[in-house]
Amino acid sequence: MLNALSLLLVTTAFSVVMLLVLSSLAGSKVAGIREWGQANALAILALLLFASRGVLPDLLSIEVANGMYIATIALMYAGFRRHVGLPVPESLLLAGGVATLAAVAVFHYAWDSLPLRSVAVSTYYASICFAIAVTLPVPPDRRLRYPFAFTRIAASVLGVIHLSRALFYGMEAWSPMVFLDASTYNLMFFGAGTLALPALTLGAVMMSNAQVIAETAYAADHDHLTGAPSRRAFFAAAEREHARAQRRGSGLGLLLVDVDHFKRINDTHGHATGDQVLRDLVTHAQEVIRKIDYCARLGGEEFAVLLPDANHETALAVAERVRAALDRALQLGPDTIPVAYTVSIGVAMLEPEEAFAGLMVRADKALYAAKAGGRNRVASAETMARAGGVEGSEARR
Ligand code: GH3
Ligand code: MG
Ligand code: MG
Repeated sequence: MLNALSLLLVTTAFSVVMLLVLSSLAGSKVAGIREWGQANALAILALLLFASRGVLPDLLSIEVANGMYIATIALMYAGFRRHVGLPVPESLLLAGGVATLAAVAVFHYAWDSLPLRSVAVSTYYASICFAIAVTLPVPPDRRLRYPFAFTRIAASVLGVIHLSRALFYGMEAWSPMVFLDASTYNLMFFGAGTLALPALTLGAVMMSNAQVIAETAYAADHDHLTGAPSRRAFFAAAEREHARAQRRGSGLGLLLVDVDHFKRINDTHGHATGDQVLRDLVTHAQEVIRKIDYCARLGGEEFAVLLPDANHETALAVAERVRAALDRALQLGPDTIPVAYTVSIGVAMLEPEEAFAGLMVRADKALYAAKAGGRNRVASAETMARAGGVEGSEARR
């Protein structure tokens, strides 16, 4: 038969499981994990102390147990605040916790009333549950929305339950009650109350997992140095655009952009300055391409720009804008000499039935022609084909 003691022990087991799950995320560096882990460890001790009512001295099973239980929800809240990058109002949490614990002691030693002790603790719990619900935003990243919504809803429901418990017990304060009473409503409130922590921790674990997945996906799809889409993301986009262009018969252009004499820049100014040039390149290339174009770092000092819905003229125009924008002198500090750099660009347009690899090869040949033609220029595979070879590459300076 279900009774309050077995509910307590089941919840303790839940908290142990949650602590183990949280430990598996310990290496993830997700903000809030430490506080959530501490909350669950403390909850296990508090629940065991609650379960020992009548066996251990009252000071342990009432004041110490309630003190720990109060601290668990405060720690959960602190974890959620840290998780979303907000400061933790430590003094406020502490003041509320101390006041609640003082009320517990008053309703034990001065006026022994279990219902009023429940009112005090549930009021604190309800306030913090509502604070958690209000603190958690609707995140812009769609992948994070479900776990955030789950936690917000769980916190709101738990807030309502604790508030009802406080009101109900407040009204029933005169009626005699025993802790671990097996009446239906006591069991109901008791169960819901003790399940608050596992439910919120489940939300916290889901939020942490979603964040780890989102960060991993971001890292895989972006180049760490420049922030531009990565080679992997580029080929995924290329596959999509290639399929779309073939389906609709729309034009797809490709630019391959390579920094001229980049090795010399590294040798002259140092590798760190070379890195700055790559970042500068991405910033300025992004400014002159169209919104629908997709600029990615393929590796080293080589970049690619996908041009959906473009014809040859558009592709040449975008390429020339990029070349001109990147014919730059980068000023790194007030007293340093500017670092001049230029790029060469190979352009190619997707031909009917052509595989994307074929387009890459032709753009690369055009890039080679631009280098051979003297660098800081644009060469087009189409123009070269019309002119019948590398000699036909255009010099657009
Ligand atoms: P070209 O005009 O023919 O393209 O000559 P280049 O010197 O630019 O070409 P090369 O392939 O000889 O040299 C590329 C250099 O880019 C060599 C490599 O050390 C450097 N490099 C590759 N990745 C990075 C990076 O992330 N940061 C820096 N600073 N240098 C890099
Ligand atoms: Mg180069
Ligand atoms: Mg290169």
